[in-house]
Amino acid sequence: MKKIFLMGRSEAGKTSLTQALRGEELHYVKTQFTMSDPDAIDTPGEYSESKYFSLGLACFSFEADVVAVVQAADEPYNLFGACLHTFIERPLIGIITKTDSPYANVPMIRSWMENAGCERIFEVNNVTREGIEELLSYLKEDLPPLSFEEAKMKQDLGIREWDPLPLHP
Ligand SMILES: Nc1nc2c(ncn2[C@@H]2O[C@H](COP(=O)(O)OP(=O)(O)OP(=O)(O)O)[C@@H](O)[C@H]2O)c(=O)[nH]1
Ligand SMILES: [Mg+2]
Repeated sequence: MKKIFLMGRSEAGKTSLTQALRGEELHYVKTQFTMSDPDAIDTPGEYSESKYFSLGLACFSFEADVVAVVQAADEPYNLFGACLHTFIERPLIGIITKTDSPYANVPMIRSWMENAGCERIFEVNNVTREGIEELLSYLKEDLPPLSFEEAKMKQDLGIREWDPLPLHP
């Protein structure tokens, strides 16, 4: 199971997503500090909303196998810049929550996530659990183990740890 790191504004639905992934009933708990369990790291929305706290995101993301930008389908503006993936040393994915919102604009949120460099984008409704199974099966696929030599070779070639090695000519 990949350990997922969740970042996104307050009320985006990060904690609800962790509950939906665990198969629990949704119960509102304001995230007051970074919470780490074996499968997920949940952060307070304020870390993504303030440049003073955002360093906390960078530190904790190294503990995860995959980093997720979580944005509700009805968010009015984007907090994340273009090409975010270039300074995150983990695969970056996007998760669009609240797809049931009457104000949902999924194509707009998708374009923000594509701009940020998300390699996969999932759409979920934490209340009905729509889309949760698809995200779970992605998380259940473990990343292939990497030996020290392979890691060094990839570093020398300037490619990311999780990218396949180029084919020999
Ligand atoms: N309709 C709908 N409501 C949702 C969905 N996901 C979360 N919510 C609701 O949105 C509110 C905020 O959800 P949280 O999961 O606490 O949001 P958060 O991103 O963890 O917020 P912080 O802890 O403040 O960073 C709660 O009342 C949830 O019940 C969803 O997919 N659909
Ligand atoms: Mg929370």
